[in-house]
Amino acid sequence: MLTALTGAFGDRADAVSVAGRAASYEDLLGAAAAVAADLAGWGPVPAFAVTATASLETVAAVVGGLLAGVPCVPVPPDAGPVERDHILRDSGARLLEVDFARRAPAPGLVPSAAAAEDPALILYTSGTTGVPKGVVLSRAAIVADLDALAGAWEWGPQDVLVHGLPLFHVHGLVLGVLGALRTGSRLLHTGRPTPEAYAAAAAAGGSLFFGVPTVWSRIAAAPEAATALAGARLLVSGSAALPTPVFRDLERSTGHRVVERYGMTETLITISGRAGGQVAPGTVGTALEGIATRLVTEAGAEIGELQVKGPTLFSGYLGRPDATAAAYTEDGWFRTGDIAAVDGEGVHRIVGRASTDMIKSGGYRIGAGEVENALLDHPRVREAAVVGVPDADLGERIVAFVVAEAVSGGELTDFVAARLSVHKRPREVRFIEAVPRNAMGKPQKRLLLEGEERRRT
Ligand code: MCA
Ligand code: AMP
Repeated sequence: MLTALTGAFGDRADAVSVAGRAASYEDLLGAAAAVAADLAGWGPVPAFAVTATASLETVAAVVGGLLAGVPCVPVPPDAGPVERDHILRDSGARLLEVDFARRAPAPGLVPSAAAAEDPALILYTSGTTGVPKGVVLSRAAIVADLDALAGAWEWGPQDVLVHGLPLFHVHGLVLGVLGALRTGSRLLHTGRPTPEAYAAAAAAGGSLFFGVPTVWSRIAAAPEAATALAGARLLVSGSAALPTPVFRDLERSTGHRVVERYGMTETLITISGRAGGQVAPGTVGTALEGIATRLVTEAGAEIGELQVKGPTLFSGYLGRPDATAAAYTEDGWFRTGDIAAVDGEGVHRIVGRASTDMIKSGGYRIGAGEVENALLDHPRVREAAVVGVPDADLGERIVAFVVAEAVSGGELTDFVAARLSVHKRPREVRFIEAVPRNAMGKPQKRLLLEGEERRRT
């Protein structure tokens, strides 16, 4: 997975730079070897955790875990105590402090006795209800995905990869860090994914740019920054649907047709447009090499649930065989929960999600249930129903409908932001008399969403 660290593509002082600090592959390997030595000193542990700030320390931790053969659990740095405690308790991971200045002699890159099927990363991600689950990703799944993407995007050592995404999810960490180390492209992580930072990275030679749709729409709205990306080789969007107007605006200002790709934490990236291929707005391309997809449609319908199979799939939810089994069909296909259409050429279009309880805001996946539970922990909240409402900047924004007295919306927003990650906070809180429910007592969120629809029109 770490081909670049073998010296196969040479080395340079700024081979990996994160939030303004640069390191050579040799420095990174030395710091990672120190991490691996620490982990070896701990004796057997199920996993280790790192507070995954956008930093060289996080990169060294993840590489060190791979060298030692101990799975890494990246914890969102802004996770409040409820989310953080859950992740640490559920994974059994011990927290590791990294000092990037500490170097150990690298033992060479035939590390640990880890096998391809052993876990490399455990990423926590929200379901529709309850607490986040640990998604176990094997070394083999990650390598299969990175190699398929390298093929699709003609991604290699000639590239300079640019992004400013968080280092605790697949997009920023697997594609954005391990992808650079696999393909040998230099990594320029901008700290934050702002239009100005992407423009500056383009001026510094960036060739391959990753962003979530919110990042691309902010760049499209900043024409000077967008123009600076004209010299890039490839712009890639993912984690949520890229709105067609943003695609068109970027085509006008950068001359590029942004390539979209689709995936999930559980499956890694499975579908993508190709470098040099036909790219149509609103489509996410064709299945990657080694991946099979199918739609399960009602008789006569052209859209249906997207199901996938292939070597990039996760090993299961940590300690949750029931949930893992439920994620698959009887004949072994993974149910994505996304609704899609496929044309005669195999080009996929994602048209929505089966559940209103899975929200995508700023490219982050947020389970309504987790936010509802956080709200219900507030002593003044009696009922809570959380939905995602269309938002020009975030794709969807979290709106909480609550039954509560003597508390303000701002207080409830802060309450959630302090307990969970900041991006899981409701952007709006609406006070209602009662949550509409059906005869079974199940919240009728469609009614709340229809109310939202009427407010906007
Ligand atoms: C505001 N803030 C608050 C509060 N209100 N903090 C605490 N309590 C409050 N009540 C402040 C925070 O301190 C923080 O400040 C800032 O708000 C965060 O702003 P926010 O509105 O949350 O976000 P943003 O800065 O506007 O960020 C937009 C973004 C971000 C950069 C696009 O959403 C993002 O990084 N998204 C990427 C998500 C991602 O990587 N998803 C990939 C999933 P301060 O700024 O000072 O810290 S992997 C995946 O989906 C797959 C596999 C795939 O297909 O890729
Ligand atoms: P996560 O586990 O955070 O990776 O979220 C996965 C979900 O993100 C998928 O199930 C989709 O709903 C959504 N998603 C990812 N990429 C795209 C895309 N290009 N277009 C539309 N939705 C996407």
